Amino acid sequence: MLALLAAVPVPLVALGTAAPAEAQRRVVGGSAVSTADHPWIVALSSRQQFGSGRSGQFCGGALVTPTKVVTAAHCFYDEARGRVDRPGLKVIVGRDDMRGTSGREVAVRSVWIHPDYSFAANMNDVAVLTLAESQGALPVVELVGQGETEPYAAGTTTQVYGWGDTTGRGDYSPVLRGVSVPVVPDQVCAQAYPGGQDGRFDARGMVCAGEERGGKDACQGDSGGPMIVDGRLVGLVSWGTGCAEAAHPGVYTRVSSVADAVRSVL
Ligand code: 4AZ
Repeated sequence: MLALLAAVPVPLVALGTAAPAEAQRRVVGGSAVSTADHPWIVALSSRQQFGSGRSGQFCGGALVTPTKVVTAAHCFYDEARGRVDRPGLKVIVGRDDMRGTSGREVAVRSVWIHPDYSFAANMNDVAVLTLAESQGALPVVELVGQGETEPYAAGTTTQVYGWGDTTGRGDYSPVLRGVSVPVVPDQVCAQAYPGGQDGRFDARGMVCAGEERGGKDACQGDSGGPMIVDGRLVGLVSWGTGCAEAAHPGVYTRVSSVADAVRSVL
């Protein structure tokens, strides 16, 4: 899947301005997959902000009820302005290839950001979108339970999906891709991200995944997209240093830490 740049720990959405730093690790070794097999995977779109070439896609998300999409809070923030509007925000369902028009673009009625979301600390990086029209015909994905730990055991195989950068050079994928990455032990991730330049990992609200030697990862544009274990939503693409680099696993929102808060708005 995707992958992008910057040796900075900032969580970014698909910025459009790719500034490939030194981190060019090639993608992130995933492969094309279809929304036909994962109909609850959605794209967030703002054609006005990001252009129509790729349907305005800038983040991913997951349908958890016929009217609610779970994604990352940081999809609605930027470095310069903090909380930002995404003009003409839509949720796109049933479209594998963002160059096309299959599926549907659904209007968003409201955006809920976790009340304790911290852009600076990347904590509680979760948002819930309410759709203007119910997607009653589509399957939804089940959320992991509050406080569950088993899906986060080190070495657990997860699947991560998105339309993000595949090379670390701003090459956003036109098609949905998926990759399998193992959960990294919390202590290892804490060493990878001790704070400062590389950001701080906090296991209370985050989980890391990736191969020790890198090569598979989520990246810019994948933000908010689902991390799945045993068919349940356990993580959301959140942040990391570069993409697919050895010793810098991807960091995901630990959905079990925000599941009750999310459920309270479903
Ligand atoms: C981002 O900028 C981003 N490699 C997402 C995921 C990762 C890095 C950056 C993880 O949205």
